[in-house]
Amino acid sequence: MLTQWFPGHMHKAQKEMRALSPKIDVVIEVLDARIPFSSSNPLIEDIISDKPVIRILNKSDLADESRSKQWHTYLSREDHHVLDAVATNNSTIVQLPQLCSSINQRRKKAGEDVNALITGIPNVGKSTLINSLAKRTVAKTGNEPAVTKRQQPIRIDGGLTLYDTPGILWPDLAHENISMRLSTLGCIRETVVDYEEAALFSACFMRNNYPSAIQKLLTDTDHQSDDSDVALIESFGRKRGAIKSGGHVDFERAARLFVMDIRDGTMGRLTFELPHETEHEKLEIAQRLEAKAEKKKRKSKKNRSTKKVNPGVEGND
Ligand SMILES: Nc1nc2c(ncn2[C@@H]2O[C@H](COP(=O)(O)OP(=O)(O)O)[C@@H](O)[C@H]2O)c(=O)[nH]1
Ligand SMILES: [Mg+2]
Repeated sequence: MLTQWFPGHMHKAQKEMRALSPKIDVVIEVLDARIPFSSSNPLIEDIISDKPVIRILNKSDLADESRSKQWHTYLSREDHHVLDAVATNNSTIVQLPQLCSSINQRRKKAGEDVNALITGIPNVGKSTLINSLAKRTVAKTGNEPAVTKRQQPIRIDGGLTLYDTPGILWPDLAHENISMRLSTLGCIRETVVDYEEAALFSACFMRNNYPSAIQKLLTDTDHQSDDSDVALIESFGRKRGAIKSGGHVDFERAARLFVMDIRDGTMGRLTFELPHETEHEKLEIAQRLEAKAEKKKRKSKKNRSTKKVNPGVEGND
């Protein structure tokens, strides 16, 4: 299971974003439309709480349309700005400069550019979005986290200047389901992704939510002895030729292929979370944090009382 391995990076991103903050009029938070909750980062709200935020549900071409509608409604509540987008396709984002200036009347009246910070965790499509808006390659893209290096602001037609996130805003792995979804969709460092765990998690999710996609995976000849997640990955592995010497399925390779097929949309359009489910996870996270804080408080109270009872404990024997 993944742990909270990112505090150093978080502090760095936090510091760099704070330094940039005074220049910024509007924040564009890019989310992966397949995991709008898991791909958001609570840090963003802490750092730039006073700015208007536009949320982009990117990679909407890979997401389940009916679930995207639910997310759009949920995220648009209280007049928040939400845009479904395919960053590789400029026509889905052409209205972005206009939207940015409409929520920044002060700059617009002064005839100045609106400054927007594009932010989001790795691999959600920030660089692709910047390139599409700029209509040229100004940011390096790649289907793995952390290819973005520090760069200059980019001027866009329509009175908009874009700033890319300085540093890397690693996601918050506050819940094991979040870690699994981020692993599956390639938003965390490749070296810490456990493909077998991610494939088993996704297989279970798909069997419960997208049974027809699972059905398509299985060949006619594949009579599974059981309908477990392990058997599903094995069956998929056989179909994809992930076989070791001796004719057994190479489970690790099968799991990796399974995850890759999900990432690039070969398994169909999938969305891994729904607003009401994530409300439940948010509650669990809050309860865990509360329990942790309580434990810490009890521990420090205990330490204080031990010191009081026996202040010279170190030199006693
Ligand atoms: N299918 C699809 N792929 C996208 C979209 N946006 C970005 N990508 C791909 O996702 C990968 C990561 O994009 P990138 O812009 O480097 O993400 P960043 O880490 O947030 O800057 C690249 O392979 C992009 O081509 C999209 O809307 N749809
Ligand atoms: Mg990038």
